[in-house]
Amino acid sequence: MRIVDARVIVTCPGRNFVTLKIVTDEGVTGVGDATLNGRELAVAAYLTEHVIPTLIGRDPARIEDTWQYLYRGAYWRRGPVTMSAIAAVDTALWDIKGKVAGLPVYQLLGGRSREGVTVYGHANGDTVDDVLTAVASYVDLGYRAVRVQSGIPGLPVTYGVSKDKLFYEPADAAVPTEAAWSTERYLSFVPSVFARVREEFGPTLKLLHDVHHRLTPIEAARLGRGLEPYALTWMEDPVPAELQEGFRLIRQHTTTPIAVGEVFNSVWDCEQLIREQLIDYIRATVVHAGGITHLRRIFDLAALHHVRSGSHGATDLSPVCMAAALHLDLAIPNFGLQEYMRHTPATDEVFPHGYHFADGYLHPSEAPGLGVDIDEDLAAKYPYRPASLPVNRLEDGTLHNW
Ligand code: EZ4
Ligand code: CO
Repeated sequence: MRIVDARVIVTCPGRNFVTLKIVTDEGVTGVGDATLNGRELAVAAYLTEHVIPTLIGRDPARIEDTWQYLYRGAYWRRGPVTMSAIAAVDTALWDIKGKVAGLPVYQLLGGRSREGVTVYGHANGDTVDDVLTAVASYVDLGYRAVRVQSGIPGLPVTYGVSKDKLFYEPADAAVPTEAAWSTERYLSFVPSVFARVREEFGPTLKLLHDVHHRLTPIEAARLGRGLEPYALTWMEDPVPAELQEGFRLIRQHTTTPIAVGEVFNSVWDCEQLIREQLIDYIRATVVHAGGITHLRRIFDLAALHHVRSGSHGATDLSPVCMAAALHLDLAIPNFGLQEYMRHTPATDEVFPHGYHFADGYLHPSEAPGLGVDIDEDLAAKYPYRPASLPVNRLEDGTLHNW
């Protein structure tokens, strides 16, 4: 079997998605997600200009060799654009391999290690009462885990707190919007939100909170301590993670578990974090971390060091990425949690898929391959619209972490 065609499909059914479709001489096709929020066309050009010409004529069965060829062959290793492009190829090749074998991809990865993939939803609101209502609606839907984000008194907007309930779109304008941040207001308020949520929902609901890289290590240590009475499942992205050793400081001060990695693209972004057991959950994803092949490698390293998976699954990761993530989540021994923000009906229509939610779990499709496709005619009806993630400033105007 040979690859005879590959094309990049950019579509915007409510938000932008970049998808690679690989076609073989025997008519079998595979899809891979290549969406990089706010930088979509960079990955599309990387694929079209630099990757696709090298794919034509290759044997699609050689997944590992193709991965190494694209990683080593580029000379310029790593980085989100490169690794998202490699991820798209890798994901599409796993899809093809599954279809050729007549098996869902999780069977090729070693088979099922659990009955379903536990997912968490996003409960958020401007006030604590709104937050409690949002948590209740997720509990009613059957969720076993909920991420809780609240507006902060004195701050007009807070990243991660949206007006939509099941969908949430932080990339809101072609040129980034700007928001103000106050660490003092944030740190003094957040523990009180979790006190109310625990009081209302009891001890067994898994609760999570995303700090969105807004703190320094010692500030994060204080927040972790303040949240200890509420037994969070994780505190996410407490600090930017370029300095991996920075997490030691947080670790020394708190037993609140730590999750990080949604912006990571390689095992080298987290090897110290994992090796020194500085984190509890690694949140790297199929689309941004080199595909199923490389993410599996990260999760295997994590398994040696008591670190579990907790993959990013916001709406900017397409249903193709979600499908791939679920096959991996089902198969690995050290799965922790999977983020699941629902896509809009328009997105679901463009990407017909067989995975489904039931009783707090997602279940991958049993169809051969990934069990997801893209309707190219429908995709063509939604042209690309530039959209960027917002920028964050302290109250005095200083550019801050996001
Ligand atoms: O900010 O997906 O945990 N989820 C998140 C997301 C991310 C966006 C970035 O593209 O933090 O909302
Ligand atoms: Co996050």
